[in-house]
Amino acid sequence: MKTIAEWEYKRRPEILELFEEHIYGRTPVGFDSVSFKLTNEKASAMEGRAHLKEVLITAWNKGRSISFPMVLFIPNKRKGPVPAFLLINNRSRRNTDPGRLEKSTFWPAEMVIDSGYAIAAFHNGDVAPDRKDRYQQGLLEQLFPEELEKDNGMKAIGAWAWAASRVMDYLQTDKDIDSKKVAIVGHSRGGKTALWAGAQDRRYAMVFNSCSGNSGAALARRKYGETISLINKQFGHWFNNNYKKYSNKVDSLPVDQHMLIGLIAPRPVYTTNATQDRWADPYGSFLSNVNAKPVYELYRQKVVLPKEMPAVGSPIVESTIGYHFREGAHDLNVYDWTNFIRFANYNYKK
Ligand code: GTR
Repeated sequence: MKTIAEWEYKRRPEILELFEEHIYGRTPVGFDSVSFKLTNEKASAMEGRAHLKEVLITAWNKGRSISFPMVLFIPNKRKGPVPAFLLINNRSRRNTDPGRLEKSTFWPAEMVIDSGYAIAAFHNGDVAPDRKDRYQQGLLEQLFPEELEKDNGMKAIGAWAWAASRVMDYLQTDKDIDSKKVAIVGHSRGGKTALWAGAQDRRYAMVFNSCSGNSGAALARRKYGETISLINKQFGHWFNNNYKKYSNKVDSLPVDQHMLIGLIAPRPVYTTNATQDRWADPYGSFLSNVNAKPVYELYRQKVVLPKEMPAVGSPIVESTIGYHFREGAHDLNVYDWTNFIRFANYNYKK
């Protein structure tokens, strides 16, 4: 593969299809409509620093619908439309409290607002419950029941990524948002989803994945920490049925996860790992980023990843592929967000 045209018209679509077919499931082509309802608005939230909008998103297909809420804060100190971060929240809803009675380091909205960015979130469970026995009860049963019958049909991760694109649909209608600068963010299972969403939907300007591990940024063939076999056993409802075939045959999987990162090129992508989270295979996640480099280089993007794993607490932000390995546990925290903002500032040339 030598040219951008070859990559974009031939190899990229092939790889995308392989990920759909063997791992995350096919994303249905089209649906009937989507609508947005502002359910709550506060022009002077966060002691006047932000404008709060709560929006109910409703999507329709063949006469059936699903609705899920999203929350958005926009900095009041702005000259025009602002760039935004969108978090796929896979933890408690309290993390994204619109009332700000609860303030969480998982979604440090005040800090993001003070940095000049809007911040949005939706809860994955509002779209597809994160449960083996109930993931169907939401988007899948309502809008795409036929997917549940297929071995390559999408399941929870596919559904969450689909919903993130509907949030993007909304953000494109909001005049306060610079929709060419919307970053998708996720942690762990949310990080896997952010990568998959970013690979498919090229409207996201950047992708941030925190401790995304197996079936996220980590290379499957290293078989270090969580493996395909283990993730299929414990979290089979995230992936399509075909993925189960690879539980004990990782080497026959036609892709590995560096190719997922390659699909995001030339858009900036940032990956994190934590010292106490060996389960997510930090080294394998780093290597996956290194191995995505050829695609970025095709677009002449500046990638300054070193050959070996960077030291703990030495973030690489001045690069189109960013990475850090931080001290601590499997989490998304203020250290991570601080570097996400630095990386976004650098890549947006703010
Ligand atoms: C872990 C799981 C990971 C990751 C994580 C999370 O237990 O093994 O794949 O997704 O949970 O989402 O917090």
